[in-house]
Amino acid sequence: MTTMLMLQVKGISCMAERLQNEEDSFQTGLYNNKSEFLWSSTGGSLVRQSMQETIVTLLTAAGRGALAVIAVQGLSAIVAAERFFVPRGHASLRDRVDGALAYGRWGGERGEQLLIVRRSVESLEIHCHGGLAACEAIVRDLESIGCQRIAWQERRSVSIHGSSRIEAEALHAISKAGGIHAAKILAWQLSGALEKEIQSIVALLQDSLQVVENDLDLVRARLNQLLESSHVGCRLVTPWRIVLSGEVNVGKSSLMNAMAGYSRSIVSEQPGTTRDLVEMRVVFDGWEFDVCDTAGERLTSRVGISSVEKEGIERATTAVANADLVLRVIDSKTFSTQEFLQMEFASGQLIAVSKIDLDQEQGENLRILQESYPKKNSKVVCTSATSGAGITELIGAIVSACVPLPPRIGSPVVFTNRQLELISKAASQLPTNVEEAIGTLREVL
Ligand SMILES: Nc1nc2c(ncn2[C@@H]2O[C@H](COP(=O)(O)OP(=O)(O)OP(=O)(O)O)[C@@H](O)[C@H]2O)c(=O)[nH]1
Ligand SMILES: [Mg+2]
Repeated sequence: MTTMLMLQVKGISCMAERLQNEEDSFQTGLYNNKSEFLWSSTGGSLVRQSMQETIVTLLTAAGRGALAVIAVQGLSAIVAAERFFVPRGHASLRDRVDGALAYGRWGGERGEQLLIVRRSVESLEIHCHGGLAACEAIVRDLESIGCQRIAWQERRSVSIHGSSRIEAEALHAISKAGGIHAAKILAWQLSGALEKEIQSIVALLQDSLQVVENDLDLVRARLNQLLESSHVGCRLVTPWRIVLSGEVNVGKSSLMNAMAGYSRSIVSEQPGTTRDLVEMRVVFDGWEFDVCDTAGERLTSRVGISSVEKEGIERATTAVANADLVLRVIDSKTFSTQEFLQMEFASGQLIAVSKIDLDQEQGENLRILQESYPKKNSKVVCTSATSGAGITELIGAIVSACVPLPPRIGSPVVFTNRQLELISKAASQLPTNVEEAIGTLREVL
């Protein structure tokens, strides 16, 4: 059984924890109002001062690296490390300033030599030998006194003392972000862009509670803008899914390889070469995408079609149905202008005319036709996987189709489904239930 007490004495916070264990123990720690550690005292034989809230994470990759870094974070970070750390010289960790390095040994005078960086009163980094056994021993020591071991990916999702939910979500998302834009946008949210916007909307709503004549339209416009931002925000960790589709042998796999810059998918002159879905994760212009090559379309009722090819075509159909963007590939050599004119264009469809190196004239014809197609909100790009013509343009078209309006620098962006659901709920509670909307928005923070 754990009891935790927080006391406020003349601007000084006193945190005390009582643990029921084999031996009853009691320890207090004093922090000033800036959370700086002042003093700690043990009133029993076993100390577990809020250890469970102190997390230990191995930040470096497993392996025999020269150095490893272990982060210790939480109210008891210093108390925990001091149980094992014997500094060289007299100054203990708690007496050092933030940012100071402390050299010493772990586990006594004959223990492993290491370096501790005191980041703050709640955060330390232990720099030790990179071997797995050395790191494991340190992490286990800290676990043995109650600290919680958390994998580096999970560490991001834990709301560390004092940080908001959005901040914890941003840290978690940053550890998974693949492209530079995703990392930047999430860093803005980590710095408080979304949090400030929501706080400002809440303040506006609170004002509107007092002033009878209120301007809720402005609030709704700002909420709608946030909801809009989720189109990009919610894809920062789960990339857009682009599916290449088209008839057999039109050059889908070749285009996939040309965009990848390496031979990801098998190419051959044999129609029906690709059978299964072939996927790759790529970064185009700083944005991350999952691109999927599929089996070429042909009649599944055709005599002699194998069950494997049939299954491949069914998988392709499902992939197309679940795609964020379908890249329809048509062969300039075999696709007639007539067929092109009769083709059904889905709204926002992206069409790649392939192999223009083989038929310049037809490529040109389709290019001229293409000029009339933007009216249908679709885009046609002439390409050659062999010569590389149009590949950069094709990549640019994919990026523009998925991210037509990238967020402005430093702007608030909704980036998790939890945030999206709560903000949508708040928007639906307006204009009638202003107080409920305030409550819902506070839940986001
Ligand atoms: N000259 C030329 N040939 C190409 C080009 N793109 C593809 N090809 C050739 O067209 C044939 C089919 O290419 P693939 O990329 O395998 O076509 P696919 O659409 O993936 O075919 P399936 O997997 O069978 O549906 C191969 O012989 C390629 O070398 C191109 O841009 N120019
Ligand atoms: Mg193929």
